[in-house]
Amino acid sequence: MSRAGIVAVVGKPNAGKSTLLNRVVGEKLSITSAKPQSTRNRIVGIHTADDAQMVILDTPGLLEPRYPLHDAMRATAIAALRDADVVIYLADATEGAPVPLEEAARLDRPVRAPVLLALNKVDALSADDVGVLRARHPDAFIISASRGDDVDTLLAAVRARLPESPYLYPDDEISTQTLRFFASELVRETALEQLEEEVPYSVACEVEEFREDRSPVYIRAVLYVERDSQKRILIGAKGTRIREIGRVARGKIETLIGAPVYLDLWIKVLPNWRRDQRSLRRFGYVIPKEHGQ
Ligand SMILES: Nc1nc2c(ncn2[C@@H]2O[C@H](COP(=O)(O)OP(=O)(O)OP(=O)(O)O)[C@@H](O)[C@H]2O)c(=O)[nH]1
Ligand SMILES: [Mg+2]
Repeated sequence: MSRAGIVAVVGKPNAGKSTLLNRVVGEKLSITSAKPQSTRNRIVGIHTADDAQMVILDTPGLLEPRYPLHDAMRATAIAALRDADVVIYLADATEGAPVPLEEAARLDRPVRAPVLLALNKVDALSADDVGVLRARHPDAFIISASRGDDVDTLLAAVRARLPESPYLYPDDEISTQTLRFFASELVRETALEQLEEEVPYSVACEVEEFREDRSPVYIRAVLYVERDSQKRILIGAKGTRIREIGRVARGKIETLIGAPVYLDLWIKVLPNWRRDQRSLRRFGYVIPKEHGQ
């Protein structure tokens, strides 16, 4: 009998969760960034191998919510934890000993699924530090999501804990989300890379039109910010910044969909969208019930 199930990757912001999902799926599905809080939705990646199918959920980093977008991000991570058959709790090994998952997620009841602790970024540690880590956390998987070290060992342990089940999706499927969604994420990732301070956190992206029936594929996307001053930053002197974001994002989308793309990129202001329930819903950020309207 084959095995199949849901594997949630959870942990603090910047631990490398999205990098791990991309490594396992073998495609750049989930956006990554040196800036924390890059992932805001649940990202689904499917890995099928060795008679086992993992439906991997990459989640927003566990953080202390400061505004409604954070509430939505936290709720998404907690929901994935509750849905999971196996949990990978990923921590950044360069940051010292991780707090227990229950504490990081502020859970009021234990997680039902088995939890595997994975300490990431081993490539950034000295051999001595790795030795200390192994002695202190004998059960942990010490990995490098970006370089690949021991990711296979971690996956073998996940596989062993998956329930016996037929596959949940066809074996050549790598996600359940649309190219349209991934295109909007790649535009947002590119904006994050090129912006500083508070601006990256104020950016949302919406694809308004996605026409695959023509060549080049036509994509009209809007980057939303919260204030006029941010819009000016995004545009840059004589429009240089927005042009550069568009150029880089187009290249990433072309790599993902394997076809030439025309990216028609716009900037709009949606005041305080991070605190507005209707705007959050519109961007697909799931709002926890107690905060919903
Ligand atoms: N040195 C090193 N850096 C890594 C590794 N994995 C991820 N990173 C880097 O860590 C940063 C964060 O990676 P992400 O994958 O975006 O982290 P995340 O946990 O998804 O972050 P959020 O979505 O913000 O919660 C990026 O700069 C990655 O390149 C690793 O194994 N080694
Ligand atoms: Mg992420």
